Amino acid sequence: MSFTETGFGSVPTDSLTAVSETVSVVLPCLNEIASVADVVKEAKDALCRSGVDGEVIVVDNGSTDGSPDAAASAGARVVKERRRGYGAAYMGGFAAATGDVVVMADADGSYDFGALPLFLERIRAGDDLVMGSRFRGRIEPGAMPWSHRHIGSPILSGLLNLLYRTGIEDAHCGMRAFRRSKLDDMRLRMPGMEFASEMVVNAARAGLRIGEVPVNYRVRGGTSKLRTVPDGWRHLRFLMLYSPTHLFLFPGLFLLAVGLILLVVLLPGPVVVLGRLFDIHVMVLGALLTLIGFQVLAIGLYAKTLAVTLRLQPMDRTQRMLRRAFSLERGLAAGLALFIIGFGVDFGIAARWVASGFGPLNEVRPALFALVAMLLGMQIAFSSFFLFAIEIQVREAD
Ligand SMILES: Nc1nc2c(ncn2[C@@H]2O[C@H](COP(=O)(O)OP(=O)(O)O)[C@@H](O)[C@H]2O)c(=O)[nH]1
Ligand SMILES: [Mg+2]
Repeated sequence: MSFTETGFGSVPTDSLTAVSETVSVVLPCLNEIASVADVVKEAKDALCRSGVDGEVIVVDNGSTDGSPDAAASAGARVVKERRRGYGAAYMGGFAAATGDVVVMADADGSYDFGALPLFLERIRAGDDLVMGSRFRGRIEPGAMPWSHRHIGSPILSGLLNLLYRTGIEDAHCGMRAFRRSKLDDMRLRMPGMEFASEMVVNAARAGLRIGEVPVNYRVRGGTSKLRTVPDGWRHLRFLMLYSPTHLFLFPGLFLLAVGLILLVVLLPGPVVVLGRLFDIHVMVLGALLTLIGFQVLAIGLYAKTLAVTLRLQPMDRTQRMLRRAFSLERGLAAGLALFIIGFGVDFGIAARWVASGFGPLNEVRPALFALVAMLLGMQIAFSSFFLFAIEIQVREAD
């Protein structure tokens, strides 16, 4: 489809020749009859005023209020997406877009298209993705619920920046622009509202140049489709899922370290700290933490290795270190050694029991230590086989 077919014949030809890129405005729309037509018109006006050739795409996947017809009457190209959800709608819209630059915004009238020239300016200056920042613009009273402004957004943006170091101020702003040639680099897959986080995280991971421009945020028409708790959870879930280091490796290492310290310190006998007696029950806790810690750590190592194999993540420092340190034979040797130590300790206990003529036995500490050593040994050995199996794929993929 050529751009002149989409209803932009009125764009002055001198400005068309002055600016070479074409723009697709993509608007996901779910039951936005109160605003969608006005938003389409506002977007078209903004394109006209910016002197760029473009199209406005409205993506529908389940409206029941006649929004698609209203959008089409206002001059939008309506795209139907089979899969439900905000992210799915965008993915459908991006696939249909033909412009060099894609501009994203809500169909609810909340984003001020007066910011369009700022987005295009940043793209022309070399940014691959330009995020709107409502905090740098004006937020109309009542436009953003208090709980989103002061609880949800700071927590989710803070976590996103802590884990992925994007440095983006308003990571959930719905008005964005990107070069369509960079779409594949962002590997977008999330069907729901967490798509907004995915785009920022993946763009940062792919090393895209990300800019931010102020955008005004107005009170939306109609009702919000964002369900605070389930959608907040979808964002959180996504943020955790995409960072095996923070979800598995750090917690696993921490639990393992605390567990091992308790086990080893309490092995010889009870310990008094600050006047309190720490005895066998705390040692049982140490055993528990050690085993949980190792399992979580092992899952983290699988996840990281798999992420690299499937090319979801570039090879990072941890992965390189692991690769240098790990071999199947080393893993098996360590696992076997630990198992033998545990077995030896248990054998000693059994021998003493036999020697005492099967008398009373009180060797719970070493028995617990032996149990953990043998279990860990087995887990290390089998985990090494599994890790090796995944690692082979990484080597093949290189
Ligand atoms: N097609 C489609 N659009 C959606 C869906 N969920 C939300 N939207 C649209 O995505 C935009 C953002 O949703 P909105 O309710 O405004 O969320 P908020 O801006 O975070 O309050 C709006 O234009 C919605 O109509 C969906 O499942 N399908
Ligand atoms: Mg909105």
